[in-house]
Amino acid sequence: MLIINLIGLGLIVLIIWWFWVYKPQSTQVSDEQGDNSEITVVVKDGVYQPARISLPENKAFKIKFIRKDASPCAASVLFPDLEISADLPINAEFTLQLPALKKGEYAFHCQMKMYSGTVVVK
Ligand SMILES: [Cu+2]
Repeated sequence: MLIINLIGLGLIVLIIWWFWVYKPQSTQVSDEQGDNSEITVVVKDGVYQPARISLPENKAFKIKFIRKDASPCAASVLFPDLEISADLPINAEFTLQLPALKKGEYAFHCQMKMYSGTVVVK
């Protein structure tokens, strides 16, 4: 009985950590990098690393996804606002070309939204 309670408590702590405490790493791409900057995003352990990408306005860029999670959950990435989606190969690089964007936040996520990230255009 005690063990079950401890497992339950552990799960609660994990859920709290996941949703409220954990802050994804962020990457900044500076203006000086010119057109077609490339950002590498690793798809692993339920998170995009980095999950928050900051970019300057009106600059086309590429995201190089490296998927290390074999689960089907990680297989696709969608940018609903941009109507872009792609299938990611396992343990390989996949480069996605994105258009120049206006200021705003553009979410991206896997099919089931377990993996999620944001492109922030400033
Ligand atoms: Cu998923």
